[in-house]
Amino acid sequence: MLEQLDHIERQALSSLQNAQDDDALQRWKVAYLGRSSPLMKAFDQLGSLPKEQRPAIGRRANQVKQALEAAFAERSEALRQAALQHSLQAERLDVSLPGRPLVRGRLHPITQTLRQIYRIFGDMGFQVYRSREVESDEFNFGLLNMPPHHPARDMWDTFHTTTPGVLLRTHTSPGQIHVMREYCPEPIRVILPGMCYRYEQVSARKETQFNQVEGLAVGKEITMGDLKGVLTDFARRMFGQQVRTRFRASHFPFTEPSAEMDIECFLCGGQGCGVCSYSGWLEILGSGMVHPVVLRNGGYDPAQYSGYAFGMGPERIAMLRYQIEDIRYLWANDMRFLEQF
Ligand code: FA5
Repeated sequence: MLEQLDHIERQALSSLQNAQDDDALQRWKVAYLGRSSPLMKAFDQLGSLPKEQRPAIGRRANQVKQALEAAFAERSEALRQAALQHSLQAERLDVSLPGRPLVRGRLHPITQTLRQIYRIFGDMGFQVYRSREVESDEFNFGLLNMPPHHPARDMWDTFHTTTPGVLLRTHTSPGQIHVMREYCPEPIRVILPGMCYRYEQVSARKETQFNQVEGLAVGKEITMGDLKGVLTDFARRMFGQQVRTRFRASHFPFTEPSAEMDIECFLCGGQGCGVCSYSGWLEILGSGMVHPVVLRNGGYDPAQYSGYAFGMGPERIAMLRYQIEDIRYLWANDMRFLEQF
């Protein structure tokens, strides 16, 4: 039995030297220290040996077990060190090399434009009011003086939802009613930014989804002069002191009188070109004095209160500011375009 144990030890130690990787090590462990290994069987047989032989053989068996366990630990460590050395050699690092330059993120041109708009109106004392994008027909049209079947509803091609009377807002103007109902009878000076949706033919100047920034001021002595002053000041702060603007009479059911504001075309300097349809001017917003019906729907008595409102398109403003010829660049997510800002 003692010879058998010597033999097991010799054989195990020599076979251990052949184990070159983790798998081989584990196989070795099962073969020489596992439950059905010859060594463990020797332990099992101890009980059947004559009494006087048991201590010596038991001691020797334990010695062999300890020797094999120590050899296994040593071989594992040696292999681990060898693998580490190999990877250090193979994946050598030159810590003195310069790091890879990080690509810097930047704000989307529309975000930059929106923030500039917020700053300008913020300086003039306007607060930002957020209103919902999914609206009821009543708020998007009815309360803005466009009852069902009113022909002016055709000015906005609408995305309707499957729920009757619920739609994606076509403009930020329904927010006017929400603010008025919330603040009545306090005076109001807010801007309402947000996404709008129209079922339109996409073109160089029109998208189906775009931003608007609505403006609304309501008080006791607000006039069309205030509206013109605020918007002209806005244009100067946005485009520079020398910018030329003009107001053109227009029509919106929720303002009376109504006007649109144009900016001199950035491309041709007012001479007339393809971008401005040879007019020399580019429209950036609609505006007017809040219609008495709308004031009343918001809770204000039109005999005592008046107000002005406007709605501008930040995409169009960004196009003017950065001389972008096609609105579709703004939503195409093309890094070559976006990296310029
Ligand atoms: C309106 O939407 C009115 N609610 C504006 C208004 C508010 C008038 C308050 C009076 C008082 P209009 O449809 O013209 O008006 O749109 C206003 C601005 O949104 C346009 O001048 C333009 O800058 C922008 N806009 C409109 N349609 C699109 C579109 N499809 N893509 C990108 N910008 C658009």
